[in-house]
Amino acid sequence: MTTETKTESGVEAVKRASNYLRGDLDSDLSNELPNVTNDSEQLLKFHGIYAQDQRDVRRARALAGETLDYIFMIRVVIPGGRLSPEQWLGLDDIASTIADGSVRLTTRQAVQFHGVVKGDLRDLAKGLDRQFLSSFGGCGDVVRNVVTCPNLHLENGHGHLEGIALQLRETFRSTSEAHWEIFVNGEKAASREEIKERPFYGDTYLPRKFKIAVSHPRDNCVDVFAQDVGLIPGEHPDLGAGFTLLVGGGLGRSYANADTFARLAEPLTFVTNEEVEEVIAAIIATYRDLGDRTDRKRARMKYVVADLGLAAFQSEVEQRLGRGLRAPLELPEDFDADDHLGWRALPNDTWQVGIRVGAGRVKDVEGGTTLKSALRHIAERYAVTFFITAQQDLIVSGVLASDRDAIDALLREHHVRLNEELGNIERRAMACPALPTCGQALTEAERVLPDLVSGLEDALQRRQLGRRPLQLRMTGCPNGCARPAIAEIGVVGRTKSTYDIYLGGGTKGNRLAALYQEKVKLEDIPEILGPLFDRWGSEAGAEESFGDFVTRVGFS
Ligand code: SRM
Ligand code: SF4
Repeated sequence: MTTETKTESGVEAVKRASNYLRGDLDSDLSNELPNVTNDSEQLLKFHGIYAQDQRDVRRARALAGETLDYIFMIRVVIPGGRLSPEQWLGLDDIASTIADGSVRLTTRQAVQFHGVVKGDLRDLAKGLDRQFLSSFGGCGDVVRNVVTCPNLHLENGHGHLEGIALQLRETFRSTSEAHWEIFVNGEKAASREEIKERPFYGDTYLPRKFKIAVSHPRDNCVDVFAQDVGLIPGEHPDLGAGFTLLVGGGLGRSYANADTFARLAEPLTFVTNEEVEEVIAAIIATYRDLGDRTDRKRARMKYVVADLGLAAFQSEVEQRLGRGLRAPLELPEDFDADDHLGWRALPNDTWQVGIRVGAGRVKDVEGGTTLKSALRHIAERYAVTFFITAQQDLIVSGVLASDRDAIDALLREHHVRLNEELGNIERRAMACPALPTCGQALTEAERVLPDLVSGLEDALQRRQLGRRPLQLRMTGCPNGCARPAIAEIGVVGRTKSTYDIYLGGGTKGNRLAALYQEKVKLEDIPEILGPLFDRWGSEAGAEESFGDFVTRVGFS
């Protein structure tokens, strides 16, 4: 019998040798080269920075014997997606002066900048710091941006929940001073002894990324079942306010590794508001100790939960916590996702408007929609709050009743289409950035989303189904960044020119979609789905969603 000894992945050694995320970044960023070393690429992720290249010109440059066109993506941490007008203006300035002109809202309420050159990375970090923002912890093997339903702050009696989400971000962020030394103030910590990284991170941090989301008690716009830890606010009959805590969700898969899969988080326990941090800390410690550090494709916490089983995972958490966990509450029945779009009155006599952004890309289109300028004007003139949603959209909140017409007119002047003008698929459609920036993309996503949306909307219109909402999510590879694995229609890049179609998820976010057809061409998708649309139109009741319908009847 042979015993397989697995060796730890190279990234673990890079982390350990990095002196708490410093490595050679300082000198690597200061030299004349347009790129950084492989080790520095790994460390940059912890600083919220991804080394990329402009893939549209890859081939031409290779043919011309030129190097890659090196660019960087920077992901700014924005807990709960909440920004002041000054912060929005700071982000807008960075987009215009340092990045590719766009502010990219992400599916986790963060902001990304694309197309930044190495020499500008420090200026960008300083620009963020001036607005009390940072990219540190935006990526890397740490707790990522904590996602929260933007309506939490509005709910009477639930206002404190937004505070808890912000507190979670604070408690679980990395405390190494490396980012400020290298990117912001240039001053090195006096000695290594001053490094006070969190004990639950240690010098090798977590096996991989760790994601937390807090939903609204009745609104799952954050996709709480797709998280490493999901929190659903609830009221325990004896203990009062707290959360049903879910563990072990995650949507990424790898075609090269059949042992990888999308997984929904399962309810583990009920925690009171006071207990939530210590229980999450014990879960993170369990993951830190038991997560796979040999194979990064299988290093997420969902595989620890799946491999051990929930009961054994629970007992590992209990050992680290030093006490037992109580049973979770029943999941809420009326739990569905609000898209937060359009004008809505708020309880404090102000208004908010949710604006569909379209794959999160805030930019000005010459001769078309100039959303970036519209938002700039709003931020310059009005004392409002911006909220990025987990659907890549933006809410302008706290609008005085007396300013509502002016903001409405301003948006229209900039050709921003509001709620009532949106198509039934367009309204909820999401796509990841994919080409030309993402190094993992097999196919296009964001850039072709409008074509797919109009193809599908036409197909529905022809069947008199043009008013029925339908959720479409598209990605350029199976990593699943726009969460297609739980969508009513998920379209996932498979080969250079084909996609796989997944069907049967839904807006509740609590059901995995199943593979419907493999390796189809983008332009064929509306026709391929035609027969199912026909059946949906003739066999389903008016209230039955497409996802529920195909799940009920099957795909035949
Ligand atoms: Fe993601 C990697 C973009 C949300 C699963 N994701 C990437 C990278 C950094 C590509 C890379 O590793 O080289 C992408 C950057 C592309 C670019 O050019 O900007 C990228 N992910 C995004 C964003 C921007 C998509 C978007 O349309 O908004 C989202 C940023 C979130 C944020 O602000 O933090 C984004 N990524 C997600 C989600 C959805 C979520 O978290 O709710 C998932 C699925 C949930 C999950 O984690 O399972 C997701 N991204 C992945 C994976 C697969 C991870 C896995 O372990 O299964 C990768 C690949 C990896 O980490 O190696 C990845
Ligand atoms: Fe890139 Fe794949 Fe994520 Fe799209 S889903 S951004 S192609 S990693």
